[in-house]
Amino acid sequence: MKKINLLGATGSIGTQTLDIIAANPDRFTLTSMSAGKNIQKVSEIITQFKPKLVSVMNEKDAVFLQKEFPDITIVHGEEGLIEAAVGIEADVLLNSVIGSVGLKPTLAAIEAGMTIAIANKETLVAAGDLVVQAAKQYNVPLVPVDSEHSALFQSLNGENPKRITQLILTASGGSFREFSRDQLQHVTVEQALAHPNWSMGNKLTIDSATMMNKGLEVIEAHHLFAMPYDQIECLLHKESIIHSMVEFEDTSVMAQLGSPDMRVPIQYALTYPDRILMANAKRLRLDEIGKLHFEKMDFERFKALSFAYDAGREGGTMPTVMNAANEVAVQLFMEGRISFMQIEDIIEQVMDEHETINAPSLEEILETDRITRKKVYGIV
Ligand code: MN3
Repeated sequence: MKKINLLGATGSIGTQTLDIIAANPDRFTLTSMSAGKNIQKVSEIITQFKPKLVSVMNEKDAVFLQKEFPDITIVHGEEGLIEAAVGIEADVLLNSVIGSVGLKPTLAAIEAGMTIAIANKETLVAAGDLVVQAAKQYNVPLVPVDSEHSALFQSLNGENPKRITQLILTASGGSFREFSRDQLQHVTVEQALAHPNWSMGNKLTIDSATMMNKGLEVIEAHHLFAMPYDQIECLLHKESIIHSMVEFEDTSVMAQLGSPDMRVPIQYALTYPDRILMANAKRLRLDEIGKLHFEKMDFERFKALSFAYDAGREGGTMPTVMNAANEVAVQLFMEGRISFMQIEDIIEQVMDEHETINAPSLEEILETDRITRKKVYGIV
């Protein structure tokens, strides 16, 4: 029986993780969880899965839930999020929190010796060096949940990492893949939120539309697979059937394929190195699909992707700044306070003005993150 602490339980990844736990009650148990403000859903999860500890965002909600469920521990806020990660002993922390707020709980779980199933890409972007270093120090596996990184991870099974020539991340192109930059000027939040292939949370869907999602994933891949940026490629592939590929020195390319279904990489992260039956999954039928399409990535069209390569190559606190600026800009776009194109403008401006701190400490990263968020609000 694998004990799972789940951060971000009411989000898209969290909900699908709970589906997997529910489908395999003899294999997995939910020991602890965190969520934001969806208290109705939290109550349902507690009733069904009976975790020992639950963290929510607000104190008011925590007080309400504690009355409803007197037998379990209810905590709240940022401290509560760390409690949810490590307050109850577990085998795995599945971190599907959105944003760099997932950093501290991830580090705490690493120090506690838990396997980290990482869906919280912003943490690896904001502080990848620190997280990877800590995982090495405590001898803790970092298992990717993101579909591209799971594909790379699976394609690397049994391979010698020294023989890799390239990691090739595939990208669907997001909701605006057919739009020119001119056409992007007046797009709406509703348009941006309609992703053609994947059903994901709002932040991730907007990030896909700007291509910042792929940018974050490039940095994530750099850290997870210790690969230089020159050896990480992005390829447009609108069907999202090939989830990513690895090229080796002998020119062989290993790919992982499947119907777009996030439960597959989530479940693999929980069962690795084994695989188990996936209930109600759509099997891949290439004869029905017929054709797969590939296109060279256009860095002029998708400026956010070049920001990410720049930030990654610069290193230090630059990816922290890029990520924090993006998080706030996406929030402001969703609130209708800035246009879609201003997301890029804000990130570019904030990165231009940042003086990189090399090999930053955790405190320096957290401070940089905080200052950047304030700065973006100042600009707007
Ligand atoms: Mn992905």
